[in-house]
Amino acid sequence: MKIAIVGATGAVGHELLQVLERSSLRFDELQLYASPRSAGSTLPFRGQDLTVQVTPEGAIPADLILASAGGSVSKALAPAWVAGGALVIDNSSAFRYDEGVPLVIPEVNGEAALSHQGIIANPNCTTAILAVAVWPLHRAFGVRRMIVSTYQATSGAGAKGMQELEEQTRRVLNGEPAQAEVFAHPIPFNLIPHIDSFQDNGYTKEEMKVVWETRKIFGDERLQISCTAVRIPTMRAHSEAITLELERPATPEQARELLGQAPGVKVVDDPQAKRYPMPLNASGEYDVEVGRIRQSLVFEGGLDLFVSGDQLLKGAALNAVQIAEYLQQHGALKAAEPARTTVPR
Ligand code: A2P
Ligand code: 11C
Repeated sequence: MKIAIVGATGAVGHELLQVLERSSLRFDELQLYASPRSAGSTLPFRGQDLTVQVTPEGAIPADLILASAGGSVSKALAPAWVAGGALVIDNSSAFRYDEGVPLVIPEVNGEAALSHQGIIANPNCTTAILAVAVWPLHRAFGVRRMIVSTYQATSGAGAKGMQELEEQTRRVLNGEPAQAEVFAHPIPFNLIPHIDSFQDNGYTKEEMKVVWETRKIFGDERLQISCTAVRIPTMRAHSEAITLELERPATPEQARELLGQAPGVKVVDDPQAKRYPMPLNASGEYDVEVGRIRQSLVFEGGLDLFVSGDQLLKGAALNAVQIAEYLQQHGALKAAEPARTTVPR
């Protein structure tokens, strides 16, 4: 069982290596690929230095490819990877809306992963964090309408996004002007209500991804969702303020109890003790933090909540590895050869 990471040197690639180190996934070999810029560099994995190779134009000799080198790379190369016999778990948006491509969060719709045709899509990070927190409430009380405002970290734009925040903040503190390159405007001491391109309806693509993807993952095309996505000057972990109109009324106590038992969720909700979800606390954590749970003042029996989740983990690398673990647990992914099984967690 051979795994390949394409985009191994990027922000998500880095997390994939960390998550795989701790994963119970059984595999024999890990191959790392990136652009020619990184060829020959090494990355540590389980005490070894693995060499990064140039991503080839055609097939990759692996059983499972974890792709995180952006939509254009996936779009161009994934068909050849599949033709070569690999299963692709793709972190980009290239195939998410295609029929026949499951869009999977194991805590929500893991079984969808079992009916793929070579490609399984990993959701957008903002969607993943929202879905893990809202799914248990949707199942119990039926979400009718959802209004979301996001507070998204610079690492959502990759390693170069974090670099721009750090370098430009230094410049500003030194009295020099900040020059935006990755983001549309200077990010230090600012926030930018513009992530991805504007669509004809005035929403951005990032905002529409939350609508399209949540509906597909929940299997509910009736869900009404409106999202405002905002980039803020933090390093990692996206946060979201979420208002829910429910078909059946819920109390904050009921929601807290339900979410307290939900997989992938950690309730952090003790405002008197100043405990609520925050990006600094959620960074590096596998669980999505949920708190500030209160009765909506607008929708009778509805709820307001605040979530923070490490979008490089649950929003990307962790979810991809969890999909692979789910497949292997269900006999739908080759396991390691018994004699060479890597040491589980
Ligand atoms: P490299 O580091 O060699 O540029 P991020 O999302 O953090 O920006 O990372 C993007 C990842 O995708 C990096 O590993 C990057 O490699 C890789 N990448 C970018 N363009 C290509 C390409 N054309 N072919 C293969 N990998 C690519
Ligand atoms: C961001 N959510 O924070 C984006 C990055 O659809 O996988 C992830 C884009 C995607 O900029």
